[in-house]
Formats: sequence, C-alpha cells, structure tokens
Amino acid sequence: AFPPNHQGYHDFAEVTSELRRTVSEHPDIARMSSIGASHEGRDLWLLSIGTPGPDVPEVLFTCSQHAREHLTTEMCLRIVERFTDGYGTDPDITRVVDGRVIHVVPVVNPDGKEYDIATGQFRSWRKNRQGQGTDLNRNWGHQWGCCGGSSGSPGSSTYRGAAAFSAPETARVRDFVASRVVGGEQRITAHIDWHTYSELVLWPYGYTYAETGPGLTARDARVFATLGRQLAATNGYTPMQASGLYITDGSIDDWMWAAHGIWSYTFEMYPRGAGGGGFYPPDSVIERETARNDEAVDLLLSYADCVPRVIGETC
Ligand code: 0X9
Ligand code: ZN
Repeated sequence: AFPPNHQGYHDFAEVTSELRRTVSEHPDIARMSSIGASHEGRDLWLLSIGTPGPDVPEVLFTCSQHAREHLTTEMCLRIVERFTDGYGTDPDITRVVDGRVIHVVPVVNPDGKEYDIATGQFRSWRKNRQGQGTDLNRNWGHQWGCCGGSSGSPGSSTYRGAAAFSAPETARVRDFVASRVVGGEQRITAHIDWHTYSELVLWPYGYTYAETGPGLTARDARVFATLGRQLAATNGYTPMQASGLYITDGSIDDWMWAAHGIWSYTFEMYPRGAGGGGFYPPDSVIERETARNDEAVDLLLSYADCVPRVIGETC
C-alpha cells in the first residue's frame, strides 16, 4: 500500500480496476488486453484507444519501467482517461481519437512497482524482480551493453540483465511493438517513455555522444531535436539528446528508433531536482504535474501522421 500523503497514487490492482472501468464505460473506442506476464506473473496491461486501419497512425506511451517512478503510472492513466472520457463531447479529443490509435502500457514493471510499496514504506526500488533485478531500461536490444552505459553486475542498480530482452517485461513490449508491423509497415510512428525525475525531454541515441549514428542520419537528428524542443516548450522541461544526461546503453528509445523507426522520446517528469520529493512527491502534485504534459502529448499525436513535417518535409 502507498504511504500517507501518497494514497492518491494507483497500485497495480487499482490500475487494473481503473482500466477495466474505462473499457466497460467506453467499449466503442477502448480495448484492454494483456501483452503477456511479468516475471512474477502479473499481466502487462495494454489499453488501446481508437480504430486501427492502414492510414491510421498509432502512438505508444509506456510508463513505469522503473519501479519507484510512480508518478509516471499516473501520467499514463491520465492519457487513458483524457482520450476516453472526452470522446464525443470534446471536439479536439474526438478528432484525435478518430484519426489515431493510442496505445498505453501504464505499468511495464508491475513486480517492481508492487515491491516498492509492499511494506507501506517506499523501498526506492528501480529494477524488476528477476533475481537481484534487471534495470529494464538497460535491457533493450540495440547496442545492448555496448558502451559503459549499464552494468554487468547483478547487484547494480543499472544491471543490464544476462542478455538483451532477458527480462520478460521488455520482451513482451518488444513483441507487441513487432505485432504492429502490418503489411511490412510499422504503424506506430511515435512513442514516449515516461520516467521521473529531472524535467527533461530526451531523444536518441543514448549510447553515444555523437548526434548521428548507424540508422540515425543528420536529418533524423534534426527532426528529433526540432520536435523535442517544441515538446519541451509546452511543459518547461529541458530538451537534449539522451547522452547529454549520461550515456545509457540498452534503453528503450534507442531500440524503438533503431529497430522500428519510431520517433521515440523519453520524458523525465517532476520534480526538477531532489527537492520536491525526488521519486516520491506527494499525491497533491499528481493533477498539476500530469496535466502539465497534456499539450506535449497532443503535439506528438498531431505530428504522428508525418513527424518529419516538423522540419517542413512531406510524407
Ligand atoms: O537512467 C535512466 O534510465 C533514465 N533516468 S532515471 O532516473 N528515470 O532512471 C534516463 C535515461 C536517459 N537515456 C535514454 N533515454 N536513452
Ligand atoms: Zn526511470
């Protein structure tokens, strides 16, 4: 259970019932499915909004790869709530849902999330619960373990796992993303992976300081940076290439881009610094700090038909 002043956060059971309620109230536009199970057997829930089709761009939001970053689960729940409750009444929301498919995985790491709160006191847990724990955001398969941006020691907080996708949680998200390749084309065009904290908008690659790399041209870098800065202008976060923070290898955004050409961003949410509660701000900030990203979410969705439009290209 969440400690006092954090009761407004959703634990895994509450996330599950919230998603069930959403699909029961909006069966016309929302579907709930499990993309597989975590190491301890919890369902990895996927909530999809909108009707797929050959000309319907899809956008993916993933939350809570890191156990203690509970505010991100709330961010994903807000996205689910906003694009379902607003449908048919809010014309902007209705237009978005009629023209996009929105996929949300609110809890990529349910075992870690539950472990973090199991005693009623936060444990500052980050990883999944396989062995001593794998850092899921070091377990993805592009340049896995290449560059000093992760650890090979099982006890480390950035342990990359025994192999790329050794964690069932990353493997199942990988499989889901692969399943959106329809007729040889990846329908997911854009993605945000939500984290806390530092108030940053980050883009690939994380494994190298170079702005370009295999599969990421100077033009791609310009698209990433241009949209990244526009996203950051909506919420006051600081935009930069991910490696500008520090080098990471095996992170989700590098894989989304390199393996599928998905315009993938990592958002580090509130707070900006260790004041403000670090990983554990009180529930009183949830509304403000998730609403703060509504405009960024809407902007990403608006470009999803042709992200390079942000630099004046046509698709
Ligand atoms: O280290 C991480 O995985 C992220 N920071 S956190 O405090 N949430 O753990 C930052 C990842 C930045 N690098 C990439 N996104 N590639
Ligand atoms: Zn994180």
